[in-house]
Order: sequence, then C-alpha cells, then structure tokens
Amino acid sequence: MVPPLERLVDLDRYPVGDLDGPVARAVIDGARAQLAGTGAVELPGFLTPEGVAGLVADAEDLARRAHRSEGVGTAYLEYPDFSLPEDHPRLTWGHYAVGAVAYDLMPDTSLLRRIYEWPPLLALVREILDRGPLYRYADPFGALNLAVMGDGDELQWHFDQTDFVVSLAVQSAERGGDFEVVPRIRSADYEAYGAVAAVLGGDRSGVVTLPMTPGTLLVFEGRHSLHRVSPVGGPRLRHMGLLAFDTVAGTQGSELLRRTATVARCPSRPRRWHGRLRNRVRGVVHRLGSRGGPPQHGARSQGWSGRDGLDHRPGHPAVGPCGLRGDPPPGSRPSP
Ligand SMILES: O=C(O)CCC(=O)C(=O)O
Repeated sequence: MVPPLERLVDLDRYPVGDLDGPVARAVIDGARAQLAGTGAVELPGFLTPEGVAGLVADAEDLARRAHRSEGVGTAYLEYPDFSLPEDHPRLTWGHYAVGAVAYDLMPDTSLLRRIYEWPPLLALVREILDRGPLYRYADPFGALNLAVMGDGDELQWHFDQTDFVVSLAVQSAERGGDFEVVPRIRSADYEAYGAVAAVLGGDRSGVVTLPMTPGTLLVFEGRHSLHRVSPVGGPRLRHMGLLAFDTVAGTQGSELLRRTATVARCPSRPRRWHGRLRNRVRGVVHRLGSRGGPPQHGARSQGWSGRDGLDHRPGHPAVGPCGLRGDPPPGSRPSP
C-alpha cells in the first residue's frame, strides 16, 4: 500500500499546500535570504520519518537499476583547453565514481517519482527561487535521477553549468559522502583561479559541509560555488534524489544528450564514441563509461557520466568524464 504524499512530507513545518499562509511565508522568506547569501538553502526534515523510511525502501529497490560510471573530470565540466599551463585549474583532473538511476526506469509507484511530480513541491521550489514560472524538466531520462554511491565512490570538485539544482537527501553513507561547498568562490566576472587551484590542491579553509541529513530538501546554486561529494566509506549506500526544474517549459537535454540517449541503446556505438573522445583528450582520461558491466538502459546518469561516458545530470548539458559539456568537440561526434 503506497502511503499518501501528505504523510511523507512534514506539512506542519513546510505547509506546501498553503504557500500564502504565515508558516510557509516564513519558510520561503528565510530560504530566499539564505539563497541570496550563500547560494544554498537546506530544508531539513522536509520528509517525515515515515517519508524517509519509504524513500529509503524505494531507493534500495531502484538502486538495482543504477548505471555505474567512473572516470576523471575537471571542475569546469567543459572540454578542456590543452593550451593552458598544465597546472591550470581547468586542466586539473578529479576522480568521480557514481551510480545513477534514470527517470525512465522509475515506476509510477516510486515514492521519489511521486514526490517529484507532486505539484505542491514544484510550487514551493518556484517560490523559493523567485525566478518566475518554473517547470519540471522535460527530459525523459534526466528530469529525475537517483544518485547511488557506494564504498569508494566520490564526485570531484566542480561548478555546475546550470543556475540551480534541487536535491532530496534519502540516505547517508556510513562515512564520508559529504556534500562539501566553497560558497561563491567565483562570480560571473571573476574566475578566482588562484583560490580554485588552492581548493583543488587541498586547501580546506573555505570548505563548508552541508549536513544534508536524510529527509532534507536542498536548493543549490552551483554555478559559482565549487562543490563535491567526498569519498564514501562503508557498505551503506548514499542515496540522493536529484530533481530537475527549469524556468523554460519543455527543456530537454542537449542535442548531444539526445543523441547519446539513443546511442546508449546500441552497445557498439558508445565504444566508438569513447574511442574518439579518448583520442581527443590524449590519454588524459583513464577510463570512460561503465565499469559495472554492459549498458543497461536509457539511463541518464545523475552524475558525471552515463553508460555512454557523458555527464547526464539533471539540468546539466551532457558532460563527459573529461569535462566535455555541450557540443562535442569538432570531429568527435558519434556516427549518426
Ligand atoms: O549531493 C550530490 O549527490 C551531488 C550533487 C552535485 O554535486 C550536483 O548536482 O552538482
């Protein structure tokens, strides 16, 4: 028996059905102020204990469908400019390893899916963001992902290329798996390469760890805040729901993503793509694509790369583990 969503969300604390009421207004005003200050707002206890338990069971079930990927990427999630000095932060590589379950693999009964598709959640996020109309992402794979991270998994320091992401913390790892942020380390007109290089080199002085206790909803502006998921330790999986919204209706992944979503169903093509991509980055990428066996489905990975070696996070254009984002480099497109 699937419990009603009203039991899964703490409606006393977050009365999403009454956004004009005083409690919700206070939440929204506080959230907007926090977002403006640090670029991140956590709503702890968004899920009730029953909600967390239900989401954990859901995630454990979904996790069997996760697509595993591992590789290296830069903090900028872009195709790198190799003419830069070798020690430039844009040429500094970090390791990622992650599993992800794509939206199209989540049944209608999935609680994570039901929360994502719940109109009051969309309304709450819209109010917090205060950017006008908001829509669920239209991408059949990337609109909603469950990130599944196990022992040794991590996500390298990076900036997002979208203005915001929304996460729902479902289960923490036993050790590590922390969401670490250096808030607003850069701005639209100042890259702060020195400070970024210092963080990539191990400087912890500006690092803030967001608690992200299970049941927390996070709205995060990651374009100017360097962030990562620290290495996970222990047998318990870290589960994080990644919910994609956009201020433009009907947004899908990039052209590259749509190609690769199709390509991903054909096992021979990703290998060709990987080969080409590997050549382009001159051996910098240690490995591309799945380490966990053959491609499984049209999964658009939450993280960093899908079975096709491209980053498929919700709200993010496709990115390869080498940091490729958006259009592939000339001459390296997969065959049609
Ligand atoms: O908490 C997580 O799983 C990481 C999310 C993240 O880094 C991102 O969405 O850019």
